[in-house]
Amino acid sequence: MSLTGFTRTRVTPDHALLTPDTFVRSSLPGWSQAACIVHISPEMGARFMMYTVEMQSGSTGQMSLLDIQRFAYVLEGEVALEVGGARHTLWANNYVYLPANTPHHFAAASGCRMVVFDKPYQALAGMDVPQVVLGHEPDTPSSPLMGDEALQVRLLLPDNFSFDMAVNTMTFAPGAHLSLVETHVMEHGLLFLQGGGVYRLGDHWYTVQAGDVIWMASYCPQWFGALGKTPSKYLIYKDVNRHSLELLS
Ligand code: UGY
Ligand code: MN
Repeated sequence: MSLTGFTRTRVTPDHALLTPDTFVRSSLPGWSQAACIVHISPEMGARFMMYTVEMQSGSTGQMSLLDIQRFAYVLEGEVALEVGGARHTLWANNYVYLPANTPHHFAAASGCRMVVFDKPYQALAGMDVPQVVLGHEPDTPSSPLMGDEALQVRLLLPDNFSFDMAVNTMTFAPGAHLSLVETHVMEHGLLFLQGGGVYRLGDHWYTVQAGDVIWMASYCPQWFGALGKTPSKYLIYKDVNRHSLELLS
């Protein structure tokens, strides 16, 4: 309960910091008996949706829209997934990429939390569409960002032109920071998984910590420095691999 009306949440035209004290639960088509916290959406100015789904025994989920691809990452608990005639069980740090127009069905037998990214798929002429990808984040190889061993990146999706979205984790050793104030055409949706520090977004510097969500619009200047004595880690979405002028045609 907020007795003071204070929150770290900020929403601006080119970025948003959304902290758990301000999360509001609602329903989304396709998700049954599940609470959805929509963090990032076109209403905000984004070209994708990012939301947390809180499931319990009896909760289910499927895709109710055409041409929308989905990436789901399990944060807590366990969920069953049926796709392509196969049944999988996903636990914490398991993730799945579901190409557009791929029928699938999530079902929870107990409590489960997932973060989901839904994005319209933009096909590329002459390029095969992506296949389903299943993975476990800790088993994905990591590599230093721009040679900095203190900042490790894991690419959760294949790095090729059939994909128009990327989802990565970035792990910062205490004191590590982005080497530049990045300013780029890609937009981001980010969930802080552990630790915290200071995030520069536009001309503002924010303290951030595990559980926080950030939206960065295209060209929003961005920088992060990790504080504390344990590593900081976030999950980060971006749109990739497409020519902007194709979007206008
Ligand atoms: O991939 C990225 O653009 C990433 N380095 N951005 C970020 O961490 N804000
Ligand atoms: Mn970036």
